[in-house]
Amino acid sequence: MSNTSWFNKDEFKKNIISNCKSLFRKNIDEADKQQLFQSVAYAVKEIIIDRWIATQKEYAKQDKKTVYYMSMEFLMGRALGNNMINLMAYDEMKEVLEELGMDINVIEDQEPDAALGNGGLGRLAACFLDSLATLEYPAYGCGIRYKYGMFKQEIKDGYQVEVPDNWLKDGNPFEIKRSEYPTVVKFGGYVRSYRDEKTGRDMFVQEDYRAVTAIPYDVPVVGYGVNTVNTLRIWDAEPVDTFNLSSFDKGDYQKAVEEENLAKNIVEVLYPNDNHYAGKELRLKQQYFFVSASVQRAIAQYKERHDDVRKLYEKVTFQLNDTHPTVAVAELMRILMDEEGLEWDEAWDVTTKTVAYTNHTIMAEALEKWPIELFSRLLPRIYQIVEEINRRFVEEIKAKYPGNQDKIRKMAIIYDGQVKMANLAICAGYSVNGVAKLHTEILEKQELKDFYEMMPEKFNNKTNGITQRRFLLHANPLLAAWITDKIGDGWITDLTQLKKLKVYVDDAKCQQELMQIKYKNKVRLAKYIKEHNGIDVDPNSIFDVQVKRLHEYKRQLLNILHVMYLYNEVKKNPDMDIKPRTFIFGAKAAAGYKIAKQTIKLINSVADVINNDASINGKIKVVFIENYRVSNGEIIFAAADVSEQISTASKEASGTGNMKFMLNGAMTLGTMDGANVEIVQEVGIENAVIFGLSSDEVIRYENEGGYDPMEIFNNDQNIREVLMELINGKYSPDDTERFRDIYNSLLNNQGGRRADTYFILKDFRSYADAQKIINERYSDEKAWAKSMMLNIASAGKFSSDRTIEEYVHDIWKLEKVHIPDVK
Ligand code: BZD
Repeated sequence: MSNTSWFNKDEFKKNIISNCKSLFRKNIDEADKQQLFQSVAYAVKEIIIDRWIATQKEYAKQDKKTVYYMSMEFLMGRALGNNMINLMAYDEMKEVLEELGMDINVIEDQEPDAALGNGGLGRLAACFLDSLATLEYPAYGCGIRYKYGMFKQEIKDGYQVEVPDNWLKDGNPFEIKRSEYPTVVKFGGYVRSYRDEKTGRDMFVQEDYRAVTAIPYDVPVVGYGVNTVNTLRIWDAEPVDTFNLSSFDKGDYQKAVEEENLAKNIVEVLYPNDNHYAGKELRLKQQYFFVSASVQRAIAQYKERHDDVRKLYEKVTFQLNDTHPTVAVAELMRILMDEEGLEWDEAWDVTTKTVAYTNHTIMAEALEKWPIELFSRLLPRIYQIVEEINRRFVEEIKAKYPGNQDKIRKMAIIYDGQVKMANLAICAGYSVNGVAKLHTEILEKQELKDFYEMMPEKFNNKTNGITQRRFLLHANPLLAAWITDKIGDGWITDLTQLKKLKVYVDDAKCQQELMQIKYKNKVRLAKYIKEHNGIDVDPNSIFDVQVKRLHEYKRQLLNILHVMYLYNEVKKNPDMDIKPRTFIFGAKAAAGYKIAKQTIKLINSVADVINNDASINGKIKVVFIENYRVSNGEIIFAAADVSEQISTASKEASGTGNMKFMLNGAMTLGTMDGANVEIVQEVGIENAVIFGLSSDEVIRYENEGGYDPMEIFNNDQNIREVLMELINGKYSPDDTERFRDIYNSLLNNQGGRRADTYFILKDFRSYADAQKIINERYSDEKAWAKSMMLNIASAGKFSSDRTIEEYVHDIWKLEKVHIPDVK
């Protein structure tokens, strides 16, 4: 591994000063904080650039296979601190900033999060890029340069208000516009076909289309402790021709206006829905836009060095991050046939060796099913190709299962007037993976059973992971330093080394040190909460945290209903022996998700009542942290004692927040869902608190019925009391109807939806018991510290480095490319 002898303090300092002058015509003592951030960022970029050039040169020279990670979302968060960390120069740079009179935390705080993603799926893509670069694998991230990322959340009067995230307003110092690679993407029109008399081939030409020019912006992805700098390539859209106002041709004028609008709209904003398919035309445009541009570029690059596209798969692999980029299958077929002149069978052979698919959900409402009308109108040639893929696939199904119409109904790509993207991805992909053991099992045994039976060899599991560089080294410097002091710094690139901490778990001094670090991190979070929410929280209380997107299946409602219950208990027994607890929530709700937004209001309303009740002596506090995102997440994970991972079993494909908490020493309070199962396996059931229905039980109730929440309501007095408080004005004195929808969702079947779809009442008692166990365990400080250390020591498996090595070994078959030192 390289050291930091390359780092020249004076030069770095000089660069910051001169950047400030040339960018802002200011000396640094005159610059504002944002200008200082920019000046520092450009100085860091200067160091990155030479390695970036060297990396791309070495890749061209060695010509090894490259993975293109295709994703609608890359939730990168902030780049500056992470780049400093991965350059292994964080402390040195921090010193330089100090000498210049700057506080590194203040400088880092000026950077807007690159929030080009909703949640887990987008953040996973970002962690993967970090690991790929660190492990020296040739890789591109391919995505969209949304002008507006995930909205900023403001809480007004307890309600979520969405504010546009104009993250590019001050410019992005790290990106580079690549005007030399404009790539045209075509929409609409019709397909004219004719026979080429010379070759005898059928030709297909898209006519009367609307086009946009895709312009790539490259963002560097710095590997830790290596010279590798990979590229995240995100596409902007521009009109094909500059608007020609002098045109007298009405058709051209109309077309020019339409193309101008198309370009403007296509990259305007990230859809803020997670795990929900809305079927919007613009969304499909976005998908085809970045997929077409990325695939075209990848093939163009391949052809610079190779002349036989039949062997594309030897150098290129496309990983589809969920079904969102699945049009890549047909786009690759189109290019291979219509532009490269391959026959169908040849093109299909290449495509099915090049494309692989990752599934991230079993939630039915997330499945992408485009209406044929929309799909074929927007992408006429692509639709023709999908039709032919489907025709052939249905033939295959028929041959394998003669007379079995049910198989066709479930597996066909086009059925019932819809194009089913998952079916296309599975049919064409050479690999289909789930993101945690349990999730992959459910795919194989339930959701994708028919596909698994027909092509079991494609299916595999890749349990998710997170990067320890961001979520420990950067997020929790105190803990990182403590660990390094104990076991050396090998964990930064080999997280399994954390298990060496196990020898210290019974060491009283180590336990104390760890509790001290947690305490300091809680003070840091308390300060953040005070500054941003104006609420005082006690760092001596248990920090019980649930931060993630707001979704019914994630059951924030279960959490807050339990808080309401606990409050009732404390009111009834003022002497009750409970450790003071701070329940911390952070969550964005999709803008149109009514019941999710009501849940946010409920949490804030409960917070208002409880936090202002002096009679409970601060035993319970409730805090809703506004605008949860990657950057404040880093502060939150470091400070958590309890990690709430309480999804309805079978619904959370993996979860990755669970891993971030564990790595920072929080105890998991969770269901046997997603990667929680593997967390428990690693740390031991005695070092987590598990409750609730199993996924088998949930699935059985869903298939066979037999669950009646009203029975629980009628028989459990405490639960009934809490539910009545939803509609008796206790938390909504000005409007007793405010939480009626929530109440109804728990007790009434409505419009084909079962009452209590997510088994909140069913799991309530066992959750309350689990919460009691947390309370008891925390009272034994030594035992808690030991558990905390064991959680950290057992987190090694959950590095995205491990995940990426598995993808490389089982799916992508990449080789490392070592980048030599630059200077
Ligand atoms: O992907 C999430 C799953 O819900 C998590 O269980 C899992 O850990 C992560 C990573 O594998 N899925 C999403 O985050 N999905 C989305 O954000 C999304 C966005 C747009 C459309 C559909 C889903």
